[in-house]
Amino acid sequence: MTMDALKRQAAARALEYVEDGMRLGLGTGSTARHFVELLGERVRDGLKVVGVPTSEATRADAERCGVPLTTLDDLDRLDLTVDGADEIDPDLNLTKGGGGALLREKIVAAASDRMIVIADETKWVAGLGRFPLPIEVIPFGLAATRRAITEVFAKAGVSGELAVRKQPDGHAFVTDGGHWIFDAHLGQIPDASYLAGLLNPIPGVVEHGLFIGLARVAMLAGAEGIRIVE
Ligand code: ABF
Repeated sequence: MTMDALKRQAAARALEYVEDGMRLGLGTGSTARHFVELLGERVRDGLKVVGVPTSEATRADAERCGVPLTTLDDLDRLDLTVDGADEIDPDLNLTKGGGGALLREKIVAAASDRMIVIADETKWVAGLGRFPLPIEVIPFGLAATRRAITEVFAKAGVSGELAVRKQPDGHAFVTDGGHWIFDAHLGQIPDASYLAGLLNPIPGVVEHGLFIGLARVAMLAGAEGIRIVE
């Protein structure tokens, strides 16, 4: 089975948790796109839901698939968010943001009663850090922000290159919010929760890709089928 087929299987399994009338957070990335497409099929069959997209790319996908959309300004809470991840650890802490949508993804996940992560088994790790940690930053004062991040890295017992994410044309990648991203090549993070707490208050850091305590369920698709971790 191809990787893409595995991702679609995980997405299909998450769809089983969707009920009529639900307010849904719609994730970003290739796995989440499968979920949006499958959800669109159910909507065409009469399912009534509304979705809040976590990126402009997902907004376009949802519109193409006929999934009705709304915003967090029009809803108090979401019932369920289904999103992908770059890494998932045994406590269901995540690294996200490889697709550049971490800020909206975290806002939407935090506004949801439940978050289901869908992925193929390659995303499962014993500890976070192998995937470069995305840190969304304000371009103004970048050198000062870089220094502050490097200082908290030392405090958290991690070190590694902080690279501004680039587009193929060599210009800085710009997020949907108009910010830049540092990708931090750390290798391993001994205490992801501690590091997250140190990064949050740095002026210039808008958000980071450590999702601590947000996911409640992971659906991991592998050759043996779907493994559900709760
Ligand atoms: C989003 O998409 C991200 O937070 C994560 O970076 C990425 C995962 O993408 P894919 O499903 O394509 O592996 O969920």
